[in-house]
Amino acid sequence: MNIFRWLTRNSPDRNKESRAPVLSETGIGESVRRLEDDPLIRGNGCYVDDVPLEDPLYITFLRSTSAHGTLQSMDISDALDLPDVEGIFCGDDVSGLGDLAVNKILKDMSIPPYPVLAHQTVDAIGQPIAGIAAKTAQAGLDALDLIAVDIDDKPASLPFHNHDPQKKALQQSWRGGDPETAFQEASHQVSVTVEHPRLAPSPMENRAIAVQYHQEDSVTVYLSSQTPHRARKELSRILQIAPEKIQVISPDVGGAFGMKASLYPEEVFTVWTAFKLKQSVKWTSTRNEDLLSASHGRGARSRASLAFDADGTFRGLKAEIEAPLGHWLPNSAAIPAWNAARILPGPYRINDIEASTTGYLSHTAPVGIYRGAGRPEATLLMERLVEAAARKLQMDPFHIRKLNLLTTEELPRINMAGSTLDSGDYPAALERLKNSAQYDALCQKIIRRRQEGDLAGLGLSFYVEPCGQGWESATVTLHPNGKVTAATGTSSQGHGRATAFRQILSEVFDLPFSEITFFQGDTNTCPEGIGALASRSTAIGGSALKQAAEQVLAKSGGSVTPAQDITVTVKYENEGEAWGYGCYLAEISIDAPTGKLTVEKLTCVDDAGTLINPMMVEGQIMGGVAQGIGEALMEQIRYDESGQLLTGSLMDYALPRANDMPDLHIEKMTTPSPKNLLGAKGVGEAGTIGAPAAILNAALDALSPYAIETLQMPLTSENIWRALQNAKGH
Ligand code: SMO
Repeated sequence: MNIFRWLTRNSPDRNKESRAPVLSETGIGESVRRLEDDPLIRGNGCYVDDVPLEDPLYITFLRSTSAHGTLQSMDISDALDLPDVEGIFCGDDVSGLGDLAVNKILKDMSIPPYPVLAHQTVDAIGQPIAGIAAKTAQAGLDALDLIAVDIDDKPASLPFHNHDPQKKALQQSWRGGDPETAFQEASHQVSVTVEHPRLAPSPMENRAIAVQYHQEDSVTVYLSSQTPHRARKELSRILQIAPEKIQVISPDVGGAFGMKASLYPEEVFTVWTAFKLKQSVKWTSTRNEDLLSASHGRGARSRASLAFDADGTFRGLKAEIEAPLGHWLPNSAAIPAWNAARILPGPYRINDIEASTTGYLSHTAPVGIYRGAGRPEATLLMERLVEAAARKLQMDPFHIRKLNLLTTEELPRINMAGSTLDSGDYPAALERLKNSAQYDALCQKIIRRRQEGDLAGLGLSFYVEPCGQGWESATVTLHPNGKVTAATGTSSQGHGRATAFRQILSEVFDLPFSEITFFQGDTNTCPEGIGALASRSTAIGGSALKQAAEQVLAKSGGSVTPAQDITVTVKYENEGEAWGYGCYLAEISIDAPTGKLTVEKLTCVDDAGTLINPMMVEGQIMGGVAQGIGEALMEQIRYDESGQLLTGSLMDYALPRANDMPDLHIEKMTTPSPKNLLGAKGVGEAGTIGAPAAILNAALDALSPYAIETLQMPLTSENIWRALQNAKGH
């Protein structure tokens, strides 16, 4: 499919044509099949690399093979002589460009320069040093071989290895109550250290950008992005070109997971080249380039202590989070460090608390948000502590949680960082999980299995998921023929926005989908917006759409066939964050001779407030669980001591596959959020938050006969086998 069909494929006719069977119920709460899927599963999608440009130039990057060093010299003359090479640019050519805006969510932040191409120094393996524009992609690769670069290597500063204290880029501390006294008075305490593997978000579609250059010196930028409006704003600011000259369109996006929320140096360079050479250009990243230079997630190391009484009542919490950063900061680089701390103590009743978060720059790829973005870190830390406390007191894991979970009467509650947990029934979710997993019978089963010599275990986790602050906008028009045209400022990264948002419109106007035309992901046809991130687009973007639709209906006096077009644009701001939450129980077993861990069953209870489309909510939970299992069991970006990337391909970086998925039982609860018009809460990140903590707790439970108290993810066969050998040796 070409882009013109993508732009029009939301037309009523096409919907009819692509949708079978026709469903009579299309409003809020219906499991409507995704309109998006028919073209996507038939290979008729239009991703950025499919966008047809007229005679584009292909961009190829020469990348640093050194993690840190001084750029001594570069000779591009032989490469420039190649017939199909139109231009080669280096750091000098782009050193005058502006910097990327970084969200300064933390109190103390110092932002390093944003390098479009390395200039004087290189600061990470894979950093672009030169950009080649050639008539064919092959010519660009040929040119790479002819460029001679001389880099004077220097030692690399790596996360947790040889931190350079000069490179502290962010820091903040919080305090609530009197933690010192709480720790003195409490009869018990436990401490844990948890480490998150550094992860590559790995959407199926790598980064991609295609820039159509227009005669009047403007561009249409097709960008695989979850934030098209932000991309336009940043391109305009960095390139110092008026925003009117830049249209950004995000067509079909093949996943993003936080990795496509900020603008990359490669993308800025590609648009700069289009203006410089007055020609259309494109760049499509390879998997290797994405692993090298797209943003990574997680990688934090946290230490915490929990003080508690002999009856299991939690008294105080002290936590320190250290978050790794790369050599430049994407827009949301501080968000994981912020969330990892400000969410504490999660769903639990602890008043006396102190927490700090720190981030250091290092000579590695940038680190940014990845599905969950600090929520898995906060959850894993709390759940490891809670489990350790239960073990110390020999208390049942459900019981100790129930004792300390906030009750409905205690919500809303403002936590130590000033965040407000809005609503929910945490104890009810826990009870529901206990019943639906048939916990008592399961415990008996585990005891039997252990008697038979199996290493089997159960692990519990309870998570909360704050899902986004601020505003989104929407434009809705009702036409005299009874049809509706709507546009959202948020966008889709492949998660069914066009279906869910039509459901909201269908509900308000009582119209079938065939009467609704919907636009997203285009800065020209859609109002300003933030984007598809932080599990926020349904709660906030959906509320904006509902508000605009209701205002249109009010203006027409309730008629869906007004005398003339009625259009309303709203900028909707929610009244605070909606917090999804849930609890997961994992049943696992370990093969003692090899250390291989199998997740046999995962039971999930999630409350995402009002569900627009329950089937898509389940899909989000499944996808999140898959990525959570990836983190728990196998994924890890690794650098050697010189800063060389050891996991530069999917042969070295292990992603979960279908047969790694456990028997998954998903139950849903609904407590509508009072903070937005729909009552919706985020669920996009739920599985990545809940699954790792449940699996790690289950692994430690299975290994409890060996008195193994600490294990770090990923729980590969090797890591577990080594832990078993150590334990047996003692
Ligand atoms: S990690 Mo997300 O796309 O805010």
